[in-house]
Amino acid sequence: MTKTRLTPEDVTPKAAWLNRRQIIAALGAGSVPGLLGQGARAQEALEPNTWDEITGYNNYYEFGTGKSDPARYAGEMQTDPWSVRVDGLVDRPGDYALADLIGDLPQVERIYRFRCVEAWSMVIPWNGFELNTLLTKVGVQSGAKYVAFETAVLPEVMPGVRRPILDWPYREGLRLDEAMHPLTIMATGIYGRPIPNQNGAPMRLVVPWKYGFKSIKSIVRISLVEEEPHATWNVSNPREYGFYSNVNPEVDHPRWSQATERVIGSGLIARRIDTLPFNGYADEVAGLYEGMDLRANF
Ligand SMILES: Nc1nc2c(c(=O)[nH]1)N[C@H]1C(S)=C(S)[C@@H](COP(=O)(O)O)O[C@H]1N2
Ligand SMILES: [Mo]
Repeated sequence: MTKTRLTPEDVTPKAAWLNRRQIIAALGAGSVPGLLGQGARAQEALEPNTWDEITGYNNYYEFGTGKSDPARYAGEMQTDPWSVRVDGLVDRPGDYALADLIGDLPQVERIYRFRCVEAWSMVIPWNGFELNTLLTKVGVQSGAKYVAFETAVLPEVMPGVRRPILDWPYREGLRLDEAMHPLTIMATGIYGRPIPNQNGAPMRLVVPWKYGFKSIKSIVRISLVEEEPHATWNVSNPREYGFYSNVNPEVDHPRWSQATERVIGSGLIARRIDTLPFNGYADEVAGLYEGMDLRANF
């Protein structure tokens, strides 16, 4: 296999969006503030993984627990038409056809580091929209404090959900301020192409400063709620997986260190790099957790 290494410029359409220009300007100036944060590491890590790496090494337990199961099985899933239920504390609840819900939202492209709780990482060029634009569109009511998400359960095409691997449907949640943060996106594409099923088509969450399992795939329900929502991994093993799950090199998983991460695609001798607080996005998001004990609220 010929490995094509692309630079950020290669994945950006000619008419770059504002945040892309800001990033490139920052890189040119030799410092990397704003969306990237964290100096030299950020520049190095910006080199995205290949399409084959991003779409061939996945976690999507509905299709099996092996890293190649999603690529093997997810193609059977029908993602068009796709309906999303929006309910709870919103002004405009309903069962929306996907295009009606997201068709008019401003598109963004974001090259984000992606850090799995299993201590591997990639860099992925996502396309999608900021979650806050969707939430504003449906109208968040004042009592809402959290956003809850659910993945589709399609036993006909998902071999994993026919077994009690997890308590299906896969569910996740964010505090409302986390959900409204501009770094939090819904991804509908990768490398400018429609997002493949194994990566969470037709629409999945991406929260780059949290462990990958928070970034729930193939979303069919978004609920605005008052109480901290059920989150699948947190509920299945609260000692190992916190509700927040912000990337934190100083708080180890009970069974392995979180201080470093294996870079997917770095070759036969796996390259390990230091894991950064909030996965390198501390400048942007640390303020959300001011005054919180990040060891207790892991
Ligand atoms: N519905 C659902 N969403 C999910 C998962 C899953 O098993 N089911 N796995 C999570 C985990 S552990 C990770 S690391 C990422 C993987 O995303 P990727 O395959 O696009 O890299 O998806 C997350 N979202
Ligand atoms: Mo993960």
